[in-house]
Amino acid sequence: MSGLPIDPDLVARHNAPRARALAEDYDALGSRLARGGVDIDAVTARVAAFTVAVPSWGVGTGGTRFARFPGPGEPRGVFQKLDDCAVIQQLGRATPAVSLHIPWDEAPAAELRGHAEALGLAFDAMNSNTFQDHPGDARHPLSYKFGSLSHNDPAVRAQAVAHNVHCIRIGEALGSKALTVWIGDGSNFPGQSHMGRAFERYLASMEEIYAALPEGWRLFSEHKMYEPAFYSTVVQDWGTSLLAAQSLGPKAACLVDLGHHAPNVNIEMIVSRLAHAGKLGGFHFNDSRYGDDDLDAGSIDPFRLFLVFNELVDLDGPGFAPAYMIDQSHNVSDPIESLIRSADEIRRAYAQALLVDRAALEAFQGANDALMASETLKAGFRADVGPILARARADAGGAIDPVAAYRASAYRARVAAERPAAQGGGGGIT
Ligand SMILES: [Mn+2]
Repeated sequence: MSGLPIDPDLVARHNAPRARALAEDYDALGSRLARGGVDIDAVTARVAAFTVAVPSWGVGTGGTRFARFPGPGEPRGVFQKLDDCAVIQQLGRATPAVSLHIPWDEAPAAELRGHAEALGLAFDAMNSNTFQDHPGDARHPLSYKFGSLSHNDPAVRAQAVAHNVHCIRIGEALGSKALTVWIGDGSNFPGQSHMGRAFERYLASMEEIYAALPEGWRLFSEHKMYEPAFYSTVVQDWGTSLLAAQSLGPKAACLVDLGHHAPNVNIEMIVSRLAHAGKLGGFHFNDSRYGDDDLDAGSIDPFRLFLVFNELVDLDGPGFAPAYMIDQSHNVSDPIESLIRSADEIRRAYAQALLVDRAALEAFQGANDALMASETLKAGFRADVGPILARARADAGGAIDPVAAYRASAYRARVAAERPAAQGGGGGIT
């Protein structure tokens, strides 16, 4: 595939009949915001500058522990994954970078870089995979069944460290600047492993990975409450992740995957605490109802997503630059549509948070006016910022209604004809 995957004329033809309604809606919202002293164009500019990375594994159909139902035209390898990511970026204009997963996306760096550049894409954080075995891979003769970076056996730990260093080297060649480490290490039964020693082994392994970081790189530790281990995980919570990041050094920071907490946990407060410690590294956005459901960002609890962004807007300032990534598993929807929608929902939460009157909020907080503080915050969430999102997309060359444009393009039918169907395959849930 050469050039952009969707005909730019199709996008223009899609936008033309929608342009007038958008202009009217944008002007109406602009007038309403102006009454509160808000310049809509300034908000739109900040929204347009906000981007989130797409996970390469997200464009394939995911799966659960029970089954995987492959969709038509699934990408067969990293180059086709990049093609699909380019569709998401071309229509949505919010996702110019892709986060790769090694070894799933192993390929010659020069070819990867060339393909991405032709599609207008860059590479975001690298992701290492030591939570499953890699049969036939000479770099992984030993099994991760009982752990990786915290394994009892120093040979397995050394293999896992070497894999992470390998990911850094690939990332260097691709222009990436970060490595995200999530391990499946843990135990299923009380007594199965020594929790203290397992953490010490993990830290020692992470120190070796940290030592291999190039200048300007960051190392993200991603905590997860449970799964695949169901009794304890070695990096269970943000406190453990913070301990690790603080002991490793200034290049280490914590990554918050919204799905990796118990139900009802106050994630926005975790964001605030990590930022206070100077260790808020980044995010994996998704949504959930029960556990690590990996549903589309903003599809279950958009208010929680808004509250996270409320903290981020509040924290914004010089040097504040968390890495924003999506981490989802798409089982019943077209992954391209889900990722377009998710990026849009993430920007929606950001735009709503930008509309919060922070001076008024601070005054109500100072006066202990709980009700008006709550109302002031919620006013941002209630705002329909759809015209701002569409304006940002259209001005950048994207589609006013990106899912409708995607369906009109018949891209899925085209790639389904070009790509042979395959059964099974990895789920890609991290
Ligand atoms: Mn994740």
